[in-house]
Amino acid sequence: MADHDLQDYMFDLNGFLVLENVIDPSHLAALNAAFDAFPQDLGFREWWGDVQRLDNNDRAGMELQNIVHAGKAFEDLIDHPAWIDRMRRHCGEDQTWIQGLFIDECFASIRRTGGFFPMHSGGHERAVRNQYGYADGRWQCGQVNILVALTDINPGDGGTRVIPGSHKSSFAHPVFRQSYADRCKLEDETVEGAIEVTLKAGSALLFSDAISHGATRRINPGERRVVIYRYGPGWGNTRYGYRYSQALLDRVTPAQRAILQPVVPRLPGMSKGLERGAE
Ligand SMILES: O=C(O)CCC(=O)C(=O)O
Repeated sequence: MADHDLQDYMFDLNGFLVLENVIDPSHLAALNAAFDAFPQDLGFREWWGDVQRLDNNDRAGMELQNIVHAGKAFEDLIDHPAWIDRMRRHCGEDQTWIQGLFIDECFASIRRTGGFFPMHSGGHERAVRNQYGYADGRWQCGQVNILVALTDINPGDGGTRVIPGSHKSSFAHPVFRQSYADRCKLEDETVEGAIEVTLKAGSALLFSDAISHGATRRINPGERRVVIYRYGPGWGNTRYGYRYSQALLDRVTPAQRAILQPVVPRLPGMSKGLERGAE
């Protein structure tokens, strides 16, 4: 069996990990300052530069998609040392001819009182895009997420909840007997077996998207601020069709660019591109 550490064991067992205190204070302050500067009156589907407000549902809160365009603090999350090697191993087709990562969705989320996220996903769905997989000494996950807490997330704050181990579940949890649309309408929801993940500002939740997850209703005043980046194999595509702008691709580091654009477009007239067998 390949080398693995306790965190590998826990990730395989539970489908998630808490990475404590991984964002340094100045980076955390820069991310929070960026949140302070978001236009609060941005309407649903309205654009702010390359960023679009696209709340996943009426209840989740304000979600700003394509957030990596919102400044250096967000660019620095692309290949953050606290998780990037883990992402490469979990979902980057590591040690294969097609190894590489891609961020297929990145967004900022602000959850205020009353907001929640209905439970969704689970091993029973068997979707390849976000599957959990491990075989022959290598991970083969389709999607692994990092959720970075910018505020402390305590009980009642609208924190993420997960059903530990459900990334391998063969059965749908009874909560999924209701449609997603119906789950979005619920004012409150008790989910047997789910735990609410608490996080300190600057800590992060790494989780397989195959785990059954959502978020509890925020009952406290104030707001929960998080940034979520979803990673998958380099051959993936963005979930909602967003593109990373040329200006962004030009200003990030080569390593970051390789994650935002692992497959360089091959257009008529171009003589160079990714060749067979190239790194
Ligand atoms: O907001 C959260 O904590 C969970 C978000 C979520 O479930 C998702 O984006 O799939």
